[in-house]
Amino acid sequence: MVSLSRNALFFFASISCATAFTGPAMQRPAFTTSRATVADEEVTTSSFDLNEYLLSKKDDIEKALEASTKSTMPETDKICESMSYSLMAGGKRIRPVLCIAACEMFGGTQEQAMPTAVALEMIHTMSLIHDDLPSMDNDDLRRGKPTNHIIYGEDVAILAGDALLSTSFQHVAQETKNVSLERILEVIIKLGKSVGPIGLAGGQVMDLECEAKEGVTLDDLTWIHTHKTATLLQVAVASGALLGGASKEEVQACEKFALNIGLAFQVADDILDVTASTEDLGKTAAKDLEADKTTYPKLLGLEESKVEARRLIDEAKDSLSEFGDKAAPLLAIADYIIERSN
Ligand code: GRG
Repeated sequence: MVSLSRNALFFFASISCATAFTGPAMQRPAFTTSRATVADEEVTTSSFDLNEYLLSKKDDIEKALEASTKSTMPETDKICESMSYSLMAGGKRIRPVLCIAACEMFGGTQEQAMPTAVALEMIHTMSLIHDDLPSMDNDDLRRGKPTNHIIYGEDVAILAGDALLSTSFQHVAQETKNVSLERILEVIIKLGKSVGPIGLAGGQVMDLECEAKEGVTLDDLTWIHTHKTATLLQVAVASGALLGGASKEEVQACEKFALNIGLAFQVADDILDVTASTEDLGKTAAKDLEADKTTYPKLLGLEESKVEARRLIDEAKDSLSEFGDKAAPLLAIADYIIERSN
């Protein structure tokens, strides 16, 4: 068994650059995480191959995503093509994987989690399409491809985002099998909340307001990214746990874990904006720098931002200590979140 007491814990993450969970336009690094625990004289080593885990999920996730936006009549061909264009443009699929891994941690199955996993990726993709619009970040590159509005025009891109959002809820309600209606309802409530004023939309508005403001504080930044980025990762893990049969307390432990990895995800994103190339990112690099946006590196400096990302991940991992080896996939994904190169 692996003990996760903070004093007795040593992490060694070795990263190899073989092809892993790749989108069509980019190659992602593969991760092999081995964790050695040293407690008094007792030494236990547990090893988990995240790369193998991600590869084992990839095809099923991609197939489920592909099937979710199929046009059923000629009149819907255009809107479905536009939805599918962004949904299938690659992407790391972190939210679906988190949802499935959390469900499996509680003894649930991939099948039980998949409709919610698809919905999470639909919501995330909607937010990317809208984020890239001329009235928002005005970007022309996403996931290594021209953004949705560049291909389909701003009008259709807005509607593709709207259609992905509404279809996501329909998909969970219609396709989730072998889970109680009560739990499905809880998932839908959490998903809805994560997109509204205390979720993506609220986080984005606060972000827009802070763009033109002097004196944005670390608290402001944390509020923005808790809602704009971390909330959806939090729902991914919490809904997976719910679908897998977790108790209220277990869902809360998962939410604590996911809030911290969500914030660390954004710190890593801010770091990558200044350290990675457009080619590696599949989106325009140095965008925050160019817009003089308040970011973690701007407020803390690059090195301190890295320390903060690691601190958040370590704190996140502590939240799952009670689940022992069953938490291995989620723990490895947590490390990946700050070690990724795009
Ligand atoms: C329209 C109701 C409504 C809400 C949308 C536009 C918007 C409001 C919110 C913006 C949310 C946003 C784009 C946050 C950034 C999150 C982030 C770090 C995205 C990058 O995620 P990755 O790295 O991307 O997982 P891939 O491409 O790998 O999936």
